[in-house]
Amino acid sequence: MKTVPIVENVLKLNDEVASINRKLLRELGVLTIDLIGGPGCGKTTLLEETLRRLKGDHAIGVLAGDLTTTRDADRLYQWCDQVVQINTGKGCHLDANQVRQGMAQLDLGALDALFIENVGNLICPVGFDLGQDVKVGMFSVSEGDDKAVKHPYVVYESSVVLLNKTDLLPHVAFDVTSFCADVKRLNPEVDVLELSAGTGQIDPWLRWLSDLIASPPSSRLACDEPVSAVRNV
Ligand SMILES: Nc1nc2c(ncn2[C@@H]2O[C@H](COP(=O)(O)OP(=O)(O)O)[C@@H](O)[C@H]2O)c(=O)[nH]1
Ligand SMILES: [Mg+2]
Repeated sequence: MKTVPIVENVLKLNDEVASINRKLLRELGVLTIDLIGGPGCGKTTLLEETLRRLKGDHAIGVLAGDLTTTRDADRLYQWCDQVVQINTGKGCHLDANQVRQGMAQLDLGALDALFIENVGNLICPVGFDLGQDVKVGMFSVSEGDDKAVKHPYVVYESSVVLLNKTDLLPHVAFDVTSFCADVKRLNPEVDVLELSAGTGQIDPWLRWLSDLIASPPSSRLACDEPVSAVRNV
């Protein structure tokens, strides 16, 4: 009987390039974070504030994903020289090959850490391994407290979950307890860090980041070990 051929791993090529990225980044000692969140949750604001606060302490680069503009990279460039904008056109997420091309524009050997600001989207970016050490899921209180439970995959795969714009809590209907309970139910090991990047309240994030830079997953794992193995570091 004839059998229909099946292509089971449609992301095989992406995963192979992601492994090459991960191996290179780990060999060079560059901690790499894939920041995933919806449009407007405050990803670029958080990175601006992070770069401002860590300037002089750590050498950081950023790959900023966006459809057509260079607005995010322009903002980030004020705080760090090593910034590359990746325009995805109609693409709703970054892929490993785009990241590879972005990495080629950076002086990776000079970096301690690399942030990848993924395209604003809580769904598609989660499925694409880029070669990062960790994924970080970001939400904000203005999006509604049901967004974690409605986007479980980003919560499953994140090493930490960020809840931004807490300065707006007096003005919006957002139940922090319910949001945090949803996150814990989906991923019992992950912490929720409450932040207000817009007003500079990011200390819990900076502490988490400093701990990670001091003890990166790459020091505990083989160079090409997949991201699932470093889910909660
Ligand atoms: N009130 C408040 N606004 C914020 C905060 N963080 C970011 N914003 C604002 O939210 C909007 C989107 O921020 P941006 O960083 O561009 O979000 P991105 O699309 O996720 O990169 C901008 O107007 C920011 O000034 C915050 O903590 N509190
Ligand atoms: Mg942005």
